[in-house]
Amino acid sequence: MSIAAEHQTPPVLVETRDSICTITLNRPAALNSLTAAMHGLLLPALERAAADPGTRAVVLTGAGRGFCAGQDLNDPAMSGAGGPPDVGGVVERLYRPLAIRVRTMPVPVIASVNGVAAGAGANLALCCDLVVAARSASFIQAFSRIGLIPDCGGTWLLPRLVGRARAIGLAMTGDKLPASEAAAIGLIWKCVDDEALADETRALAHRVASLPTRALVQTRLALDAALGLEFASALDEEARLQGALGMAEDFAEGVAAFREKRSPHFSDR
Ligand code: T3D
Repeated sequence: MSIAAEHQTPPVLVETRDSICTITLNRPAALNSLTAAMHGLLLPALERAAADPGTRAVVLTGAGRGFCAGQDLNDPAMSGAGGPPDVGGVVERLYRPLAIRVRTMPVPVIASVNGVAAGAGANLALCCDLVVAARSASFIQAFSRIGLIPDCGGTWLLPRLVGRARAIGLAMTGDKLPASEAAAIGLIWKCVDDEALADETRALAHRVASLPTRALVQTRLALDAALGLEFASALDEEARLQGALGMAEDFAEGVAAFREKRSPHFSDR
């Protein structure tokens, strides 16, 4: 699709079906690189999914052969008026809230990485709870090639996911990491054959949507928090969170279903 034709269709598509909200970055001719206009649609789409009690999982994916090539480097909205562009301002105004929104969604978020994920596009995917990638997809910390550092959470995420040596290697070289290697080193959850990506994503989304949402989200919070805690403090945090979850309906339902030898029906959010 040409850039002109793309203007006819929204650059971010949102569809909610069976309690799963699928958000598709839709500017395939530019590998779904993010314009100011897309940011203006993407964050509100996530906000709506967060506020909708019927949504139990979010899937983020891209149209065409790319997932997202990061910041649109041609977007006039990003150019400085005469002077150098205010890259820090862009990161603070657009990428910070986006990364925080994804990391604090009240439901699990799946990145279905259909193709290349570069720069902030790679880190947007890595912000998600579960990253499933097509075998032909790849991850590129493209920042060093243009004189920047990893943003959209990359400096925090990369060393935690793959350790410092690999984090700094990926970030300094900007090398293209194929999806299969990304899965092998623990950067992502899974690499699947290209033809299987849609079905695998759907199955995973249905699966997490059927699980106790609040417990899944508290799991994300507890794991992230524990990385900065002493062991004993992490145990304290587990007891605190477990105390609250133990009083929630989903725990009662899970235990009742186990005892009654039936499938549970979880409804908390
Ligand atoms: O203000 C700020 O900048 C702050 C925020 C920074 C966050 C960031 O994300 S910085 C990093 C920005 N992203 C990049 O530097 C990646 C740039 N893209 C690439 O290096 C390559 O396109 C890829 C390695 C991702 C894919 O390569 P390839 O050979 O498969 O595709 P291609 O031919 O390079 O790209 C296809 C089209 O998409 C092409 O357009 P054309 O020539 O067919 O009209 C290309 O220009 C366009 N495209 C790809 N990435 C971007 C882009 N257009 C604008 N911005 C992009 N980031």
